[in-house]
Amino acid sequence: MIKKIQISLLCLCLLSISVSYAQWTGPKRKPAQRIEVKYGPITPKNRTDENMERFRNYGLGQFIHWGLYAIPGNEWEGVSARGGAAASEWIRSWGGATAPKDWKNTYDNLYKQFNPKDFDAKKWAKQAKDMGARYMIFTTKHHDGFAMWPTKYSDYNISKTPYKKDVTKEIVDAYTAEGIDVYLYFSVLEWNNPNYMGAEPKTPEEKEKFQKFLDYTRNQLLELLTNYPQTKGLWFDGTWDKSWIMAYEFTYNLEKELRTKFPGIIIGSRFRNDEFGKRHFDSNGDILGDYEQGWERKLPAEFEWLDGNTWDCVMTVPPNGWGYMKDWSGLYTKTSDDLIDMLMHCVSMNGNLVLNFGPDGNGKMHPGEDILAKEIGEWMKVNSEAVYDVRHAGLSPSKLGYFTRKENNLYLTVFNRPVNNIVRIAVPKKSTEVPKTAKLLVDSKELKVVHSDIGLDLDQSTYYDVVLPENFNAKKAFVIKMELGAPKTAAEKLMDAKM
Ligand code: H79
Repeated sequence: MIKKIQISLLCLCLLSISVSYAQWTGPKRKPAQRIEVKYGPITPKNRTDENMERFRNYGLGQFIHWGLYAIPGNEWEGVSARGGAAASEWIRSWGGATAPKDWKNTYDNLYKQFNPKDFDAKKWAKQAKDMGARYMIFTTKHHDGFAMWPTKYSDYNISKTPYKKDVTKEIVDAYTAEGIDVYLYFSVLEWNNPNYMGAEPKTPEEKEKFQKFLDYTRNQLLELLTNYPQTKGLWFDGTWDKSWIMAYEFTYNLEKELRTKFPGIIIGSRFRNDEFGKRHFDSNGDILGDYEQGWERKLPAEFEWLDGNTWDCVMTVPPNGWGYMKDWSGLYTKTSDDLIDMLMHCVSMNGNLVLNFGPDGNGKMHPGEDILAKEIGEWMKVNSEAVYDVRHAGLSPSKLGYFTRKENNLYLTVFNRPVNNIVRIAVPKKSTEVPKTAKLLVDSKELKVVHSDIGLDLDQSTYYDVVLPENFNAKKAFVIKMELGAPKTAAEKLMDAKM
């Protein structure tokens, strides 16, 4: 009997875990009845100002995880941390049999060695530009609490390293000069800050201590946005602990303050929660912040799941691991084909793909990342028209690839080429816009478009066939650009038939 209860309790537990994740892997649940929420959204769900439109148009972004964790690169003295730490940037929490002795202390002193002799922000920015990134997100402070800028509010910062210089400033300046918008990643949670606690502060002493941490967080955020006025927005992380969740009044006011002092700033949904502890989305299911930050290493299967929100997907090259990982062997690392597929998946659903890079302790990208940047860049040079400034096309998903749309242009990025070279596009029968002309972005040659009304009973669609030249060779996904126009009238079709 006791055993049975234990088992069912375990099941309940597992169930509640899966339920708490469910919002990212299915349609957004909305409460049957709206309730009063005092600390709900501050900005409207769909800001239409220039900054927000710019965000929606980026298509491709670059994430950079760079901090003290770049020095070990997921290993220490020849011993791998794989399996002992959650990810390379989590190496400070390395535990179990393989963890080095006194490891946390070793890690906390790594700043004394941070001296990236090959760091050249202009080189990074140039590489990102050549890859086709239109925005970038830089880790100003990860969970270890080490600030990559010379903050006045903690000694644990870049100015105390042998490198001394302000890495964040170099990055903000270099990327801005390349025309790439800069966003700052900021972890609220800190592993070794004596004023931080994960649990809800209860005693007066704890409350006083955590209030110091909150004030410090506010100071750092104001400092970052003041020091680097080119910053377009913030990408928050480490906001899941109870202490932060219970500080909803403080975080609400802080969001208001940031928006008042830095008009136009873009803040993600991971920053805060409502008074009922609902994160990302409040108790009514309304988004908190300007874009949904839930798509970390995951993709929505259906457009409807996004509920019309602006969003980005941040993606690693290895399965997990954002900071430098010296050894990629034995891991599946995503290919440029995988990543281009994910990019088109995102943009076809109105999202941006942000590809992560984890430079090493000397400031060099991983050689594998250099290759990916080059391959993606080469593809983007030909095909970026299908990526930039586009929107969801509103057509049923195609088995052949992804649709995107800009004005009266429809793009189909083909990943699965039909064996008969006929690319069939399904269009609702009632549609007032249908493909009229088609060409490949790679060579601009006109392709034949044939209306194939195959006449399936009860079918809501009619079909347009784009015929690919048999001698057309493609080693990667390719884009067909179609111009949309009015369908032929019945009279015109009759004329065609008589000719
Ligand atoms: O910086 C990279 C990662 O180090 C960081 N986000 C990316 C961009 C990251 N930190 N943690 N995680 C990702 C995953 C964290 C998962 C958990 Fe939890 C935190 C499991 C338990 C606490 C959040 C809250 C998810 C479940 C409950």
